[in-house]
Amino acid sequence: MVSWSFVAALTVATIATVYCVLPEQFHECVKGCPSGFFYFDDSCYVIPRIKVSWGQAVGYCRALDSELLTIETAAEQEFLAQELKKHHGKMFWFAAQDMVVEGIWRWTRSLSPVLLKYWRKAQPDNRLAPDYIHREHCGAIAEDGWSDELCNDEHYFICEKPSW
Ligand SMILES: [Ca+2]
Ligand SMILES: [Ca+2]
Repeated sequence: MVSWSFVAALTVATIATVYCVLPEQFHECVKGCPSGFFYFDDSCYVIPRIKVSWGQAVGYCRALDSELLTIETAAEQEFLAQELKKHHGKMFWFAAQDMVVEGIWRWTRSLSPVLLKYWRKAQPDNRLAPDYIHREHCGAIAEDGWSDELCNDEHYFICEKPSW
């Protein structure tokens, strides 16, 4: 006998995504994230195990029906900083960029300004390079804060999508 709540959850999950139709994934469905994503405060996050350029990371996240991570609250920053302790010493692309105007950081999709900032000490430094194109316009996050990096460098990345 399948319980009503299970059927209801399956129905909701099937509407929202094809990921949550298997019974063993029921727990994740309750939390409101597709399989493979983890949940915090109405968002779902995933950290794919590949290193790519910042632009490629944008594309990979869209292929996963998500967007490169944005940080809107202190709680979200704190949660991810804790989570990234599991990935000690690694940096992850996220959606902050200053490609259009040097020093003006905006979230890539909405182009809304980055309001709360959690830069590492001495960052962003737009590390000196021969010309503007080769300076650092792409944001990366690690357990100890943010830094600007060369967009063509390869790092891991974090994708985010709304939960249900
Ligand atoms: Ca966010
Ligand atoms: Ca830098």
